[in-house]
Amino acid sequence: MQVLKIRENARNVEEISWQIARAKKMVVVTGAGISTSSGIPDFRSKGGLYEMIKDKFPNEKVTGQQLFDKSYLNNEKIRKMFYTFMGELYSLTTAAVPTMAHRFFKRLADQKKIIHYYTQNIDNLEAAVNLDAVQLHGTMSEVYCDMCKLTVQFTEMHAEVFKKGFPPQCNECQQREATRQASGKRKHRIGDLQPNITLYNDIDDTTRGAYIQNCVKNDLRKKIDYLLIAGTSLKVHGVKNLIRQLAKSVHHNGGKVVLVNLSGVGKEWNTVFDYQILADVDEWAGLVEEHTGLDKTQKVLTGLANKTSKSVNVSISKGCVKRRRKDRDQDRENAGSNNDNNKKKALKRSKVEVLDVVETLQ
Ligand code: CNA
Repeated sequence: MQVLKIRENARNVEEISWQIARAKKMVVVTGAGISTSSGIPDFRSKGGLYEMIKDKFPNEKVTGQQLFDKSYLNNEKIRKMFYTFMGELYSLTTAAVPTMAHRFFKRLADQKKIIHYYTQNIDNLEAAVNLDAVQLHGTMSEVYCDMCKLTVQFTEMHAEVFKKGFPPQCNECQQREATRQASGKRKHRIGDLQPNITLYNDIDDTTRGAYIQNCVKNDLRKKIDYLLIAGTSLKVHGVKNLIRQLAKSVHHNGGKVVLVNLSGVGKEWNTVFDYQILADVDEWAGLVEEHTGLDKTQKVLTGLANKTSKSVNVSISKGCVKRRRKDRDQDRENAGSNNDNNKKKALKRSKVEVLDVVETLQ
């Protein structure tokens, strides 16, 4: 594995940009680092959510990781802290706008380069740029009933209840109970609404697991030729497995595996990654676009990818900047209409076999 910095190793970084421009069957895996510039802190960085939890609850002996661990929610104090925190995290995610990195991945997807885009993020910022994402750990844009399993849009009203330290009750269950009682039937519990995210030790979260496993199977069949990982500390067990599996397949197919992250990852990844680029992901994405004109149409791009990097002219870079501004405005408009669409969404969760990627979250 080569460790690169975007200034010191400019030539190698440019070569990687061209590899991306040439790739046809790419898989992307992202983490909290691609959203930090939108104002949502990651977990483990300085000033991240784990530190914020310590500051917010200085007298409580609970770590950030325990707060996101289902097995700790039996403890009343921790449960109250968890719900309060979820309410606040919801407000943070709804106020955020997609980053340069989100728009960059969206452009790669539009050019039909991405077979699957997986994210560990729960902020749902991909929806704001219409980027299809496999959400490995769920989304803060939905809540589900822990009794009847109905899934509905997470709203400000839910967030207000969470912020008081407890979960809102399920409307569907309430209505069903009213009907049951009117006909003299035995009482059932009314379900609590939970954020639709995967917690550590959450073995009930099986529907998502089945879907993820299908996507991965599909990737392994399709002879993927590039694996791009961005903004993650690679501490989650299931994600580590996912990346190892995909990387093996990419190498078998003669492709490259690249990590872009602010901080370095351990030696255990030496044989998994070909390159580790130590960089801010937005800055790096901008550089790739400048090198290759990736925001141009596929037709132009294919032509460019066959030329040497020296032949990329300045007008392309200017075009990138103009287009980026236009896209940013468009993303904001789309974000509004997506929220409206999402509000209408109501899905049922069902139970299927527990699968490795989700089961081994911690
Ligand atoms: P993490 O463990 O907090 O790691 C984030 C990584 O991103 C760190 O290694 C940072 O160095 C790196 N990083 C931070 N900012 C940048 C940047 N601008 N450019 C490049 N790299 C950067 O988070 P992971 O995603 O690895 O851990 C998985 C957890 C985090 C998942 O379960 C998520 O649900 C959870 N999470 C999600 C969000 C979100 O949805 N935005 C926020 C916080 C935590």
